[in-house]
Parts: sequence; C-alpha cells; structure tokens
Amino acid sequence: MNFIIAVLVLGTLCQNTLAGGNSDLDDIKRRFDRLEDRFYSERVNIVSKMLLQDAPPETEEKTFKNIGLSKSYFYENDKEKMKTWPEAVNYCKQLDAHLASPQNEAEFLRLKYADGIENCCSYWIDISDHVSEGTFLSQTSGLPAPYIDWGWGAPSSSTRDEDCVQLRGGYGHDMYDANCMDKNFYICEKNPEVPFFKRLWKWITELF
Ligand SMILES: [Ca+2]
Repeated sequence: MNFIIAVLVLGTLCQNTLAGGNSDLDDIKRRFDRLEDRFYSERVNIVSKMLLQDAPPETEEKTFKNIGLSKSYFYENDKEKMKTWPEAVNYCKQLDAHLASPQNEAEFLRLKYADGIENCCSYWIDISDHVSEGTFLSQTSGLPAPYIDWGWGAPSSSTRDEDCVQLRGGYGHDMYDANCMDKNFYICEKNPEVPFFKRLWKWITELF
C-alpha cells in the first residue's frame, strides 16, 4: 500500500516538475525525504499510541511453563487471539508478564525449540526499532536488546516498514523483523522468584 502511495506521489512530483520545465531532481528528493519522514513518524506514533492502551480484560487462566532455571513462558497458539506487536506487549502486561526477552543464546535456543511452539507460525518477542530505525531495544527494559541472532537476510527494513521482531514460523523460528501491525502469536515471559536451593537442585538434576 505504501509503495503504491509512494509511486503516485513520486509521479505527481515528477509531473509537476516537468510541467514547470524544471527537472530539479534534488528538489524531488528533498520533498520525497520529507514525505518519507512523515510516513515514518506517523507509524512510530501509531505503535507508541497503541502501547499506551490497556489490553481488554482476560478472564481465562493462563499457564506459564518453566523453561530453564528461572524463567517461565506462555505461548499463545490460538489463531483467534493473534495480536499486533503493541497489542501483544499490552496483553502480556495484563498477565503480570512481558513479551519474551531473550538475554543470551541459551535463552533464545530454549524459546525457539520449546515444546509449545508451532512450526507454522511466527511469535512476537519484545525487541523492536520502532523508536529509532536500526536501534533495536528491549521493550521490557528500554535498553538495547541484550541478545539478537538474526535469521538469514534480516533485518531487512530498508523501507522502515518492519520494526518489530518475531521468531518466524517456517524459518526455524529465527529472528526476523516484521511489520508491527501484523497479527502473530506471541510469547509472554515471567521471571518468578525461585529459591536459590530449588534452582541449585534443578540445575544439578538437569546436569546429571
Ligand atoms: Ca526497522
């Protein structure tokens, strides 16, 4: 859609310029840059505004499953409940959780190979560059995402259209940037307080 609008606008700009007998391509470029910036800032605003909205109340009990030593996750696999990225951020908050925020390779591998993940489908995680193109932040911390392992060819948002990160179905659940308004599955994460000795015992039993 944006492509069609861009072509129409560019066509109009060219037509106006040629009609005036002035083929000043620099002027066309400046005007197009301003237009592109406007499109981009509007998209940032849409995501930011949606992040301020509360998710509709959830009455259904959600089961978080422990994966690893001290993290638990809920994988939404109901196609009726697919959400945009900001909707998924708000929904996880309502569960006293946040979108999955992999801190290192081990956590990423646990997430993508978990039993509950569906091969067909993509899952939102908490990373995006919707605030500043090319700067991928963790929505949970507001800081640069501590661990990113892009799939082949990603990130590909040269048109600034893809600002939110998903574990992509059909691509081994590697990380890819995608349009934040796409409806996807998502993974909510909780960090329950686990007593030290319980964690130590779990670690020993998993090790041996
Ligand atoms: Ca981007």
